[in-house]
Amino acid sequence: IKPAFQMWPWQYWAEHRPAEVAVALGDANADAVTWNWIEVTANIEKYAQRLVAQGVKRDQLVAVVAPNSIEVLWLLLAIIRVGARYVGLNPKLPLNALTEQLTALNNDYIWCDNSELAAELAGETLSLMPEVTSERLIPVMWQEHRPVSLTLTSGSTGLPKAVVHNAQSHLASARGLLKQMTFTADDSWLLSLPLFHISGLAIVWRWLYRGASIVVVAPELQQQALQWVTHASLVPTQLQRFLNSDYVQQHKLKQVLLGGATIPVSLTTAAQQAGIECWSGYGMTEMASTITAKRANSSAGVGTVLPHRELILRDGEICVRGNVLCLGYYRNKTIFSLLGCDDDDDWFATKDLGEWHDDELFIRGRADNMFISGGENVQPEDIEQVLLQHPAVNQVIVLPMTDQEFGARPVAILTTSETLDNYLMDKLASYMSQHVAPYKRPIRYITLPEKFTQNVKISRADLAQWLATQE
Ligand code: 4YB
Repeated sequence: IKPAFQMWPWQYWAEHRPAEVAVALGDANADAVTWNWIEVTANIEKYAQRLVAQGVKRDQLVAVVAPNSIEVLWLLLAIIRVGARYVGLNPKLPLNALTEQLTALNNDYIWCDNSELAAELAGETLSLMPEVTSERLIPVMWQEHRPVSLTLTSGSTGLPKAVVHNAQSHLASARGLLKQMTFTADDSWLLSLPLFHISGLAIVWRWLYRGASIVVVAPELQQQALQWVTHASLVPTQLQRFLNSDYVQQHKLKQVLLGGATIPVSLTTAAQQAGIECWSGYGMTEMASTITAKRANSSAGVGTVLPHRELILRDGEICVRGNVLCLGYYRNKTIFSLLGCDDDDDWFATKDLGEWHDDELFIRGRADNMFISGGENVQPEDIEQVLLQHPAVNQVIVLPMTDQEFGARPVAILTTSETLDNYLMDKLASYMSQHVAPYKRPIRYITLPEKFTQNVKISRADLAQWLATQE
């Protein structure tokens, strides 16, 4: 595909849309500080100078441990500008997990907005406000093929993998999605997901690709800020919370992109009734976010394959490739291919199970979540999808629990719209007995603790550990 830009994207927009608002920082009074494309370009240069003054060089790795903020956005762009690589880490992780991840990354620099945490994390810390005595020429040109970001993604076991992308694949991702969704230069996309997750980074690249505006707010203003934008990316629980809030009464949202987990049809239907057009997507870090998408409708599928991606099923497993595929996984300062040993096979096997129905893809779950109960194969996501159709169920994860007789049996851990008392548990049990075979009926219903719903997605591994302490 032809390159999207011949120069830094912000520089391109500074030439073509110089005075248009590019970045807006919203506050609690719904006032916004804004930067146009000329100012954005100048700001990135300023932050890049500060990085250079502290020794940051091309191909080095800068780790950022912070929640979303305008500083993190400037930093991300400045890191790219100096030819270095950005990696974001979840600041809410416990210290030992952060230390473990940083050790594996072997990063050159770290930036952390919390000085106490910064002091505990080993490594050379960066300041965003150093004295810059003499401005230097930064001899790095825009090159689409230069690696720009590492994105951590957790599998079911072990340390998260660091997925390396160049600008080309991020932009191909944006370009393909925006062939389907309408996002014009006059629209605004809320930075509604973290910049340490692919869903947050993808917002930045759609904004850069289109020359539109991006809206940044403090995490506690996220719900309110959905009133101020035309576009947002949300995981299903974020949309559910917005629909339950008063803010939904007044909004100007044109389109909301959903993804990251099973998207209940009841949720998109309710959003539609509140005047929000939803898009259901299926994506993953390795593919720079969305792979398939559609305008939400009455089917629970995730639509068709977007441009610049390819997808096939092999024995039910989803395999993908295309311009959006990452360069590989980063370990020991080296990028390793994520493909198997067969050189002729350039498909990436995702471990997601899928089915085609009428040219639409349906996600059945992850192969590695499957367990065996009394000789029957149980795919937890099958059970989750049935439970999600019950009006009282908002969110549910099904996990195996060890059982003397059956080896393992399903347990449902859930959030509900009414109290999960014996009465509701009986109702759920009788609902399940009408809808699924006996071996698929959860033997217990447990309320999902708040702490698991704070992240982009619920970690099944963390939840299983917690469940083991609940006997
Ligand atoms: C799904 C799934 C689905 C992923 N049904 N399982 O920009 C976007 O596309 C976006 C917008 C809003 C919210 C999230 C996104 C994302 O990027 C999500 C990408 C993501 O979750 N990446 S991940 O690497 O953290 O996890 C990927 C895995 O998540 C997949 O391999 C699937 O197992 C699961 N998943 N979308 C059911 N619609």
